[in-house]
Amino acid sequence: MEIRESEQLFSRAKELMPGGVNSPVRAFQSVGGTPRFIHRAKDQYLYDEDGNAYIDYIGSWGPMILGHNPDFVLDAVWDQLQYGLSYGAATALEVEMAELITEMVPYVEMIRMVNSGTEAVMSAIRAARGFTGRDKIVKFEGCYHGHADAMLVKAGSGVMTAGIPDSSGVPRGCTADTLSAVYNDLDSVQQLFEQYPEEIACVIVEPVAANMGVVVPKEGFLQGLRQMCNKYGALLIFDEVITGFRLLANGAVGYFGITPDLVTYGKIIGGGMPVGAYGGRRDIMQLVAPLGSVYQAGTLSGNPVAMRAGITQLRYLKAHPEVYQQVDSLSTRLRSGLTDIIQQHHAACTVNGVGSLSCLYFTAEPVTDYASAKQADIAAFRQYFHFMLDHGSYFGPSQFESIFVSNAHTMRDIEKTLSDAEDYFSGK
Ligand code: KE4
Repeated sequence: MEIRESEQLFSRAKELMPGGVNSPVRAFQSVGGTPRFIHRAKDQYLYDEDGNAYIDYIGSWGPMILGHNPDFVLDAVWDQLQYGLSYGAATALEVEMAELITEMVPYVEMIRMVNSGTEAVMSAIRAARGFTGRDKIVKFEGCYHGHADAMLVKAGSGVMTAGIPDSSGVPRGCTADTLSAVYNDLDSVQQLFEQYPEEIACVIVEPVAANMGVVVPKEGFLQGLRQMCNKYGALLIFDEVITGFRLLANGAVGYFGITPDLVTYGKIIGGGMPVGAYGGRRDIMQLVAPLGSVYQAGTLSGNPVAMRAGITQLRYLKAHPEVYQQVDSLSTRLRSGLTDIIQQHHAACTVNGVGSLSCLYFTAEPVTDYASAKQADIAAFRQYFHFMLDHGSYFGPSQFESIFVSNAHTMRDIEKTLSDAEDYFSGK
């Protein structure tokens, strides 16, 4: 596969941007080799600067549930551009977005738009601390909630990929109140509540942990968190930046039937544009400025072009629930096909997943938390990743990311990917 353009761009990029990228996981650090510099994308395909085409299983890390550049989203963005790019003033589009999200997820009574998942989480944590008057927060090892200081404790995604347990440059004071628990282990949470019965403002959790690969909550885990938060007067925050509007139109709340106090969104709600949001109970959100004392602001929050893209994508998802059956059935086929292949070849691998989120781990042991995810053989993943990339399937360049499927993918794409995986594991 000819990748000269990407190679030349990468050498220029590395002189000017840390690692040559604007987000670490894109740098291919844990898999080695040259990141593909993407020229364009359409539907389920990415096309790099050398003209190579790939079936895209990254989907911009989640936003592209309808595939790249659906015509109706593109048309809406083109149309919106004629009215201006940004005003720094209230718009009807923000009202429409807020009405749409609160219709689709009824327990969200009030919402605030921001520009990224990191901002959404940072702000939701601040609202929880402001509402409860408590400082401590509980997160789970291997979960990733963006790069705000307080969240960079045993985080997943790029932090886990880089093998740095925590980030440097974060003063001890910023993480002193961040308590870590073990995903799928309610006892580890109970211990923290018993140690700090009146100090924990919130428990924040990815309802499906999609930043240490894909770890599905065990039966009763989310319910147990809900009950513990009720008992100790802490708030439950679902970080649905990935699962929101992906597991179902009403996300993990609809899928698992557990209602948090606050929720964070990103990715899908922007339709590919930079958008995040946090919201939930009105009595909590009313504390947010300018109504209340919890300050949070943003120059480009509720940007009209981003709102138009996000509204258009969400409206389509609301009107076409069949999208969820489609992405789920494609992903189920991918997972069952991979499972058959690794069993047939006695490969030391495990397949996890739910809905349209999947992960092929290079460990034979079950993966239920950070510790078991970390057992994966990164060198083995690296070999597989490059074989599949060279054969036209572009997975996330890290063992600890999800495989994302869109409704632009076809069963033919899945079968092609499985055929290449079969060739890989049979040593062709
Ligand atoms: P952003 O600030 O990157 O928009 O969102 C942070 C975030 C918050 N919460 C969850 C559950 C997330 O998955 C993320 C970001 N996801 C990663 C992908 N695993 C972003 C990819 C990247 O860092 O480049």
